[in-house]
Amino acid sequence: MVEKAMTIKTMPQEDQLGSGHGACGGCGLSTAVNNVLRILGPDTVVYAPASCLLVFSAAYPISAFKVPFIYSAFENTGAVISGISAGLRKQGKQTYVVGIAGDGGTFDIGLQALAGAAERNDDVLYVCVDNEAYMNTGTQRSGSTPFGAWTTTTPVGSKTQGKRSFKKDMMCVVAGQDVAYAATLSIAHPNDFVKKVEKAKAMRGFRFLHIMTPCTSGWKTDPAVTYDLARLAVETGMWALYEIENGETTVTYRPEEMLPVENYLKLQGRFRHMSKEDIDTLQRWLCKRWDQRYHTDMVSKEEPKGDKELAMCGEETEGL
Ligand SMILES: Cc1ncc(C[n+]2csc(CCOP(=O)(O)OP(=O)(O)O)c2C)c(N)n1
Ligand code: SF4
Ligand SMILES: [Mg+2]
Repeated sequence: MVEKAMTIKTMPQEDQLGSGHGACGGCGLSTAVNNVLRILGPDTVVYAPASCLLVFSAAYPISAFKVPFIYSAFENTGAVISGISAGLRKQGKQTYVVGIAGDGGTFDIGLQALAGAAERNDDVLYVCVDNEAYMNTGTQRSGSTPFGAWTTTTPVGSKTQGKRSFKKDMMCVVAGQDVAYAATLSIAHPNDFVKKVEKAKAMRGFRFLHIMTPCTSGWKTDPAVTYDLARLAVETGMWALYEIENGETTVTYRPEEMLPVENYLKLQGRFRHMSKEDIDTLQRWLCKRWDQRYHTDMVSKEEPKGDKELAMCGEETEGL
């Protein structure tokens, strides 16, 4: 008999991240982590570096995690989970080892340790909960922050208008190391989410899950629109759902048509200042990405424009 795939309705309901933690109302990150841990179950060890997750769930001496939880330095996720995994395997245990780091701890400062674990194909699950800035320290930009976004280190004023460079393609960086599995997830696509976590759980070797997690505080949004933001991100091309296995990329959800990015931007205070020119620049970058991802022809349907607007470089970067 073929077993039915797990869905958001049939997945385990036992929480491994207890209620009563201190995440903001409408926090996408807490929803994502809660669901990942429900699927991984009680035989799991969690590592989280400095991040919102650490601050809202595990400020010493209390912890909202019901499973063993470890913390060391911000930049160490890849290295620490590799060590925990090696120790447990030596003891003959099959306990799941998961590192859950933010975008700052993954795209920027934790990249070296992540790359080491990926290159060794260590038997760990690495989850990046991506809220597109360094949020717990007061919203500084990261390599994940999108073009145009306000952060405290990409300010808006007469000389500069938010971040001047584009979001880094982290999946490309990780998948370039021939890892066992890499996938992108959205909290607005729960069955796709559950399927990918289940799949990663069943595999061995280095697995990477990249989850977009809207942040009410840093994105300056109404907590009630967290789900809409996650959904619109996919429909506008700001986020795409796919997985990479054995070097093969499979799109797991393809939007029927591309919605204008403005629909997504206008719900968020961090983009409120954006000029028409900057929105057009972002839109064209997205069209290019969309064409590559879904094999369409969005760019040529647009008005012809020079390459300059896509060629953001150091001279034009943000700063004070
Ligand atoms: C080596 C080091 N540099 C800087 C810090 C300060 N710091 C702690 S968390 C953090 C930002 C974390 O951002 P991210 O990983 O995106 O997680 P988020 O807070 O957004 O959840 C920074 C800069 C630190 N703890 N260690
Ligand atoms: S600042 Fe953002 S990511 Fe952090 S707890 Fe609040 S909503 Fe969640
Ligand atoms: Mg972050």
